[in-house]
Amino acid sequence: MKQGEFIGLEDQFGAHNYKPLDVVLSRGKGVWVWDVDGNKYLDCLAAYSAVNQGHCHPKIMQAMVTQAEKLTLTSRAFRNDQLGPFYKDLCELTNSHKVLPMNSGAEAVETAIKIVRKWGYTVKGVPKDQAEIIVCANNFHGRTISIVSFSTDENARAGFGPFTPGFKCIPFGDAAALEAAITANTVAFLVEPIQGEAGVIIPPEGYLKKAREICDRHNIALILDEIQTGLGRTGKMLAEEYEGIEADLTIIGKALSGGFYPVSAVLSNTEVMNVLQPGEHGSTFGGNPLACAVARAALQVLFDEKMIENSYQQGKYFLNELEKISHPHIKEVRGRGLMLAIEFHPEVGGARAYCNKLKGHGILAKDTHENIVRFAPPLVIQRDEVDMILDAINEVLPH
Ligand code: IF1
Repeated sequence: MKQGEFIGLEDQFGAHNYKPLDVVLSRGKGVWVWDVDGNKYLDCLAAYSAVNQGHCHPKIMQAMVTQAEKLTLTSRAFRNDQLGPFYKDLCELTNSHKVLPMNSGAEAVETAIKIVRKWGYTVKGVPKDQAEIIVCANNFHGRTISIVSFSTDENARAGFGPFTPGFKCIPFGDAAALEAAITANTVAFLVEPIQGEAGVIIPPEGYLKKAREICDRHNIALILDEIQTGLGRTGKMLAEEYEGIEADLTIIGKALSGGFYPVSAVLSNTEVMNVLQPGEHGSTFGGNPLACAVARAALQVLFDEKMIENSYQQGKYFLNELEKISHPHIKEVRGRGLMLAIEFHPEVGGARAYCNKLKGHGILAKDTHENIVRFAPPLVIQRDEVDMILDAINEVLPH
């Protein structure tokens, strides 16, 4: 089939809940993807940071095939020989005490919300059904009804009411606003260390450290959503490391499987997670042997192949070079590790147009919030490939 026929099938038979670029991909390897016509692109989205390890990493693929030939799913009614070793690896690599495995990122966020609410009622003594969770404006934590209940993006929530109560929204990056929003019923503060969907919004230096201190002083749980920032994306295993803090609950997903399988998890290094008793939470696929084997391999290659250090070094170079570009269309460039963005001035006609031009130069990137283009390639990218992205950016900027 030709590209147009694939697009026709999607239009005819698929829900229209996305508006993708018109490129039909059929193969991926490392930072590269190919479309059905054989055109090659450098992937600067990495499936929204789910493919940090590079497309079709051979060692993760081998782990998946080996496990798939043995045992894929047992349900949690029985034990399996992959879950315990997965827990151990993940706790050691993230300095956590406990893990609760789920599948999608949103499911893990919902899980964290349930845990802190239960902790509030059974440990902190918050009156029944009065728990409050503080969140930030311009957050993105997933697409379930409860999660979009506290979204400030009308596109994500309009038409999906009635909404789940118990959430209070404050400006991102403002520690004083956090302290002011706390009441006796506050059980947690849920925040992304860097807001991804909002356009790689980096908070002021020390913000997370202040948030940690405020949460400690008021006995509320700090939940960090590291689904996008975690697993090396920002140049550290977890973005929280930049501020030398530890969350009470850390949520990871996406690259936890290297893009092979939906695997997410809630990590805890305090007693918060112990409030859950058998039968109070679960999932058919959560913690299945195939997911665990894939995740163990995905974590292993991150370290064995020094991808996190590479993310730090290549990201630093990428940002330095972006900052050297002086062009009237560019309002700001931002980044930490290989989580970067260019924000254009509103009057230049939208970031989507730039993404289409970049596609013509062999670079696949994604726009967000009209004027921002994100650059988040797989963490295996090399210097000469970063230079290809920079060359393409300079070529598409009008001279
Ligand atoms: C879409 C955005 C990115 C996330 C953070 C939780 C989740 C995500 C920080 C939920 C997921 C994905 C969802 C995907 C596009 C992508 C996205 F544009 F939607 F916001 F990355 F920025 N926390 N983000 O980034 O995880 O349930 O999807 O596994 O919905 O279009 P999920």
